[in-house]
Amino acid sequence: MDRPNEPTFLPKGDNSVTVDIPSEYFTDRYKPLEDSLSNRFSTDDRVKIKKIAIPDLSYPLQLGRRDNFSLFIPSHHRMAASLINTFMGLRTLDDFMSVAAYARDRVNPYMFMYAMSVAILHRKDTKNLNFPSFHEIFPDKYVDGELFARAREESNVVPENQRMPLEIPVDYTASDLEFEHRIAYFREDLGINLHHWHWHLVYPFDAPMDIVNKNRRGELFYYMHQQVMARYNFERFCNNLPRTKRLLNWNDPITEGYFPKLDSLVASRVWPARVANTRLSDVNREVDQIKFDIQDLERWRDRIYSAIHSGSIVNAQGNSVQLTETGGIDVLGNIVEASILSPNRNVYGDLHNLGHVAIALSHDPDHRHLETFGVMGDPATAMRDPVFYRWHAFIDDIFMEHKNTLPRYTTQQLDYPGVTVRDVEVMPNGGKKNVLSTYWQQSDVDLSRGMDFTPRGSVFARFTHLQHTPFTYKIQVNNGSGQRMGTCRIFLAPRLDERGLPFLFRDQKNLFIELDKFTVNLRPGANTIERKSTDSSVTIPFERTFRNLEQGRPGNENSQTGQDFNFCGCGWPQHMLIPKGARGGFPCTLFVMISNYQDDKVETASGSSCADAASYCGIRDALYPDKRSMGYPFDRLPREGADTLRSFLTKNMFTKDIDIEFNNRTVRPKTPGANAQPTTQPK
Ligand code: CUO
Repeated sequence: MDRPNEPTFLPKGDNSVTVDIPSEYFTDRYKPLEDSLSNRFSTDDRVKIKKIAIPDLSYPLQLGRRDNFSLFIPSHHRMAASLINTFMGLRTLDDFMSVAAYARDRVNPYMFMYAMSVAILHRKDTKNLNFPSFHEIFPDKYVDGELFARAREESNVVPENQRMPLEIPVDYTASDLEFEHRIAYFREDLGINLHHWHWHLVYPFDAPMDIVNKNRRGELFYYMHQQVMARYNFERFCNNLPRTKRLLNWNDPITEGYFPKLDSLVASRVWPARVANTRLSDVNREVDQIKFDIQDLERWRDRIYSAIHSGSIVNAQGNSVQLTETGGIDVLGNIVEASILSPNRNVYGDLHNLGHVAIALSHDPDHRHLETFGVMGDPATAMRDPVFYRWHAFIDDIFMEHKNTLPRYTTQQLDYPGVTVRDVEVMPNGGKKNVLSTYWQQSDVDLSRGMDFTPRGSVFARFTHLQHTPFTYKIQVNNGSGQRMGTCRIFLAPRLDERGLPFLFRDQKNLFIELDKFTVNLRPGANTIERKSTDSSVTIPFERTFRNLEQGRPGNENSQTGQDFNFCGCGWPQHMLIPKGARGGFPCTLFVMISNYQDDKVETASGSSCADAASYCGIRDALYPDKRSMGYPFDRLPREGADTLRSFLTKNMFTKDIDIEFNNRTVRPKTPGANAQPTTQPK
């Protein structure tokens, strides 16, 4: 998967292997040179590719090798789905390798890597295979484009052991004249963008049915993106910005502009920018086989809202199907996204995906300038753009509209009789009680796997990202009955709204970000529960975001098992678990609840892997591990009379005022590539 533009037969690097491909697999350009190329590049370590009859790839080959690939454009995702289908259908691992080697030199590299990744994740014989993280193969989707010229210079001139990390300035996409730039560190965070890419890799909306049809995937589409919005709004408050405004009037100019400054190494183009006040237009681009009007989006939106208000949808057979209390959100998620599980695409269309496309093509909707799509067209880059959040605030509002029609949780559905949470505190390692501490950290990422036709050896890019001191929750619980189990749910929200005034609970509940969820055993009487922030059920470990595949190899002290590198790439990055806070302390409310495990538990396949970021990503090959509606207990309107958080609380819940204190200092790696997870408060 390294160096996506280089031909397959080229050896990878220092410890490289030569891929011996059958001569029929050479592309036309290289066929006449076959003998000299094989000798020039071969190494002793060889992987032999078996020659087989190649299945028909003419459909995925319709996308040009140098074109950009968008998962949201229907013709593109259909081609990708067909390629995935081909990969999944190959009987043996040898056959899979063979077709992959053939396709790699011909198919569009982005589409190839996407389809390969989905196939490797889901084929039984490759599930535990290591593959490099997407930012290593396509660093151009994550790194300031300006860096690559410097990286080439560094790798051509400087010997590997003397190369310096190339620092990416914090303010490379905009200046402080743009208010939205205050939270660029969130939007452009490597780990957040990787999480989003991985989420969509694990939950594709168009692929063979057995891959798409995962337990509660429509509901998880809603919940994961709802949490992204809550986290973004929380982060906005920390930076004196108000909540995101929904993108509602699609004929009005879009206030926010965005200039990504990413260069595509594959398409050899810069990613197009969107100037402030761009308007959406009807899209008609023959090149992408795509044609739809803004009015189509409006019709789909209106039909979805009217389905929500009537409490039922119409399926493809014309029958009315109820949006049930627990299952309705899952159906709605698939309709809105839309995935191939949508029960009626003729009526409800493809609202969310084509919204991404309309925005991504707003600078050239009819292809008159021969431009490709902007960052909103790709899940690997979409979260960089401020308009992503305006679009998803609208999408989230649709789901909220449905949630608001549901019966409100009764006290009985919230309480766990006999269980009383008496206190909670957070203790940062080496810090002050109930004050979380954040600061900047720099980490290095190796670009060399993604840099084609350059000398081998590592070239590091140095990122600046938010970090927090790890901490421990200490929860005091009284259990007035015998031994039993509970689910501990921990959330955090800003204490005051953007005006500095107390919230109405119905607004504040939407800003609660999930920090953790885990099962607890309660003894009769007093219990003290301790839990580390690094064990969070929403995050993947720091090392998994800023990893280097070599470090993951067995024998290395940072070794992880192969499974960590694929499905397990999904998960909110640990370094972004806690919002930035503010200097002098940002006031927050920590919420803890212990619910009755009997009402939460799900029969999960034992030994399921990749369970450590289950809250936003689910568990591989298993049911979603919590039977409650995702977002419980904040997903529905509060019961009559519960106007404030305090009045919402039952005995098994507890809240604590805590602060997040931001320190404006930067911790750097000691040597290039030596990224370190913090263990205590840095001095
Ligand atoms: Cu994840 Cu709009 O769905 O990007």
